[in-house]
Amino acid sequence: MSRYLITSALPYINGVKHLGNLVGSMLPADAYARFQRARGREVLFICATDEHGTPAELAAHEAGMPIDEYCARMHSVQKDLGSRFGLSFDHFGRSHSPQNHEITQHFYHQLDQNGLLEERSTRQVYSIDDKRFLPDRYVVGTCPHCGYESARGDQCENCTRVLDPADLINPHSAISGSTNIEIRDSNHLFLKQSLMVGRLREWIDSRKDWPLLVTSIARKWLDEGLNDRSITRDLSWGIPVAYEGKVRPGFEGKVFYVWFDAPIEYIGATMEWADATKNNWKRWWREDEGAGDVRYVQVMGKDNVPFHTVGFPVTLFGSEEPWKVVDYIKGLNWMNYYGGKFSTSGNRGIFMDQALELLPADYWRWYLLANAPEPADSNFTWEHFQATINHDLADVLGNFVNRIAKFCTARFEGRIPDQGEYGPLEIETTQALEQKLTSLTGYMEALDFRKSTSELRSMWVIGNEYLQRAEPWMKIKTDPASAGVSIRYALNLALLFASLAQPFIPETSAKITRALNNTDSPLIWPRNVADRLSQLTPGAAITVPEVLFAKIEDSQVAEWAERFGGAEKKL
Ligand code: B3M
Ligand code: ZN
Repeated sequence: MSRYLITSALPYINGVKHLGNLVGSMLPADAYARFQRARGREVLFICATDEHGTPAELAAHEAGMPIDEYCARMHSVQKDLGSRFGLSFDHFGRSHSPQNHEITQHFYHQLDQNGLLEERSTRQVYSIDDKRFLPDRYVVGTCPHCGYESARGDQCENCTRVLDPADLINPHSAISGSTNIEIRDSNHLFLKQSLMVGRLREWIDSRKDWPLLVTSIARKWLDEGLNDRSITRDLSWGIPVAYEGKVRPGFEGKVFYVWFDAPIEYIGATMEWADATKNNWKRWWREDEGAGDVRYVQVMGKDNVPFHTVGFPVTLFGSEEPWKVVDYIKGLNWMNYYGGKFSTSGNRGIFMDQALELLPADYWRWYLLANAPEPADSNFTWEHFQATINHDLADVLGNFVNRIAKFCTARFEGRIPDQGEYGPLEIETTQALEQKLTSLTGYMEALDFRKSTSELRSMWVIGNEYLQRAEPWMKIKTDPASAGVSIRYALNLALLFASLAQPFIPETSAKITRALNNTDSPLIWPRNVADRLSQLTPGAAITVPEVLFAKIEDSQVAEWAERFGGAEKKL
């Protein structure tokens, strides 16, 4: 496979995302996209904001903005933050785009033609004062089971029982607090997923290489019996239930359910990209138009897995058209903040904009990928963050690069020493690194980011051990030629490290290669170590990069823990 379609779960539009969202999908997808590009593969890396649904409406309402303006604004905020984090999307689209309207309505039409949709009457809560239907979770009242007074209409947070809004005692609108609510009948379109259980099961069973986290979630849904699900809602913001400009009779004032159109936006965003760049999107999505040789990889948090293993495939299969379906799903667990959840609504933890106020993106990227929530949940603490950065980035990588560049400048006039040949110590070191490169490459192919970062760190450690054994600082006095060999070797190691670090810490990688006056190679993943260690031209000039990573001080940790809430704020 030489072409890779990579999608990250689409961040929801209702505000700046926190670091848990970032590490749960966008960042690992980015590291993988960067790696595959460096491997010489043709990559299309797609993401977008997920803009429909009631939470978007409410966020706009709270911000005092019309919903369309709010979404346009938050899209540009999220897009900007993504690029400041180095997320290398080929396109960052919007699920509200005209392209997504078109393709979502196309799928609706296909499913309808194929007899997979059925109109059913449902009972919905209507708020007379709000002049709107209320989704179940926006009806609150007292739980009939435990007496909790702020139970939501879909589930009681206190006793976890699943509820129906009609069960609540004293039900009222979560939007206005009004108790002036009633139950009204409303027609909705149901997608007959139950007809597809066999096909889905066969498909999941054929995915032998998928992570257990993903297949077990998918099987659980299938085993529990797949209910037909409503794909429309009584809302005004969203994609109209229409085809070729004509609203389905009786569906005026209704739109598709956000989880129906959001995954379709993977295709919609590819269409947006194709329109903007004069490319052909079908080459990536239609088996009959060349997508047969695409490997499609999706990255997402575990809560999104059901929608990608069941919901979206039902749409694609049900169309009876030759759409590309996902080849591999990377599902991640949660990263917690001091053992509790990062929370957008609770404003708990660190948000992407705040993180960049404190430190450059690479500090965060490294920490998050090195502690990616795989295979289990992981935990952010400021102390752990400090220890990781100070050790891995400042002491091990940063120090290695700065020390040799400085030494080369001081003792070799900033030119790569050109005398002498590599000896047994260099050969031994190279061999140790060859093995590590093989395993690192394998872990990256498998989207195993913890193991990848750990392998890369151990390569940096080997570089430091080499310097300790070679001792150029001592040898310069007695045997300058041999010191020069070590420095030439070590500078080449720095260049190798920059190439390998590129998917994880791209800005730093670029700083190193600029200092070494060799800016092309980092974009190419090494096939073997030996070739890379004679990459730099002897005699060529280098410069000393600015300090790559500053150590994080205890006083900063104390200040940040105070500002963002630390251990004492456990939820
Ligand atoms: N927007 C993720 C979330 O908000 C959701 C992902 C959609 S992927 C098509 O939890
Ligand atoms: Zn309860």
